[in-house]
Amino acid sequence: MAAETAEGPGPGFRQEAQRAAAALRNARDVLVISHIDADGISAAAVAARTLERLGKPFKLDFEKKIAPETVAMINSSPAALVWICDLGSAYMSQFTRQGVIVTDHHVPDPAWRKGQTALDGFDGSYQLNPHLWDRDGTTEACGAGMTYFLAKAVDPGNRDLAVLAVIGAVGDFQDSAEGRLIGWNRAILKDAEDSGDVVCRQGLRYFGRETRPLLSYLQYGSEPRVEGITDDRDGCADLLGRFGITLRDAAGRNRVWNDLAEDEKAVVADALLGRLSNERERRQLFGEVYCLPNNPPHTGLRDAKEFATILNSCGRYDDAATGARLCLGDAGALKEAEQNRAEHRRNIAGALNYVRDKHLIRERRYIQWFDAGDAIRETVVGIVAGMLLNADWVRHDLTMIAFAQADDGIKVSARTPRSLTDRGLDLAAVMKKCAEDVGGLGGGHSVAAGATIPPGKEETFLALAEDEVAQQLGASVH
Ligand SMILES: [Mn+2]
Repeated sequence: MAAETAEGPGPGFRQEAQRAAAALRNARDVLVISHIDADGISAAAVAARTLERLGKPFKLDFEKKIAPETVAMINSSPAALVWICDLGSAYMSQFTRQGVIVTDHHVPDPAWRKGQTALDGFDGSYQLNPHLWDRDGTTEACGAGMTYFLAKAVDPGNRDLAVLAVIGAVGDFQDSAEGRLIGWNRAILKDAEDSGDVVCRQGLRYFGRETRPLLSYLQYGSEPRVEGITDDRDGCADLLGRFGITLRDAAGRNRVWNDLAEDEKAVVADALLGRLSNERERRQLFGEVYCLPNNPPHTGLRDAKEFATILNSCGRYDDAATGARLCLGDAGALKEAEQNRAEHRRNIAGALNYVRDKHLIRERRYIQWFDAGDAIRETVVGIVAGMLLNADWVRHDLTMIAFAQADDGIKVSARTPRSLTDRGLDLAAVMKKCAEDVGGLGGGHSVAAGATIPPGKEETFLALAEDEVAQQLGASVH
């Protein structure tokens, strides 16, 4: 195998980062605006610590997205500089003020000319985004990563913040497709390893390596599904029993995956891999995992994926600030964050029961759907839709579409079983097209996508979505 390279951004990017770093050093005060998800919260923590170390007064503000009011607020902010993390690139040309730094990885605003600031430095706006350097913003670098590169340009001593960018990248699923971090994320991972904050290992990539009891760890590892293991508690117990692996330690405490000895892990992993023939699924199941050895074992802070999940649950319950405190090492924040996490689990369980007990699911020929109204938070309705596709009382062969009320319209979340994406279905395209046809906006990934549409357009949207799904599936059948 070829030697591992960890190639970071080249000279052009580093030059732009140095310009932005100079602007930060010269600013009187800074307003930081960041996204509410795990990547955004990690990014905010990187920015906050960087400014703290520079001795700059700053204020931190979290947003779900950039709405027109957000643009107005940014343009009129009295702060000398506004630093926008994990958001902002798509709105670059709308920022009319002096002094904006964007460290983002979403697709940039085409109206904003690449190299604009480099050439016309007078307007004092800076954008660090992997797309501008022909890098893939969904796999090669995340918002926290771009924020980290700026932090490192400010002071190489900020290398100890790389671990936060690893959490952000994993939180944004940048490691999912390959089962490992790639591209610029690799350079960030190396910094985090060199700082002693991350240990990268090969292993089973299911969720909950530090906190889930063994049976649950195997049983609920939803992606990829393994026959006789996923959703099959007896099957999991049989497998572990066959290898003489005990579920509890000598003190009677539930063992978690990371409590297992290396040879125990290896036999279980081999058994699971033996039941998968698809190469992509094998990569998803077995690949790199990122351990955070400086955090206490058996907590959600010990593993990058679990850490990111805690941050996401903070964001979903309007408590991103607690997540940022957690990132910055405030141990007291863990309790509050775990309350968010517990509330999250209760909400999800409650929402699943609600959909079942109220018989909300309606089937059409090519899709099934439900309208949660205001009974399920728009920030969790997508998760609920995805979990329903695994429930034994719901059809597993139809795309699920869910509606929920949001501040700015009707939030649509769609999830589809792999069997349909394997047949050519691309939900992102379905959501985008149908939402635009009813005056909304949509997009996402092939298996999980979403949209926001105007109230009252649900029926029209469903009819369009059904046609589009049928057409996509039909087109690949003929
Ligand atoms: Mn992000």
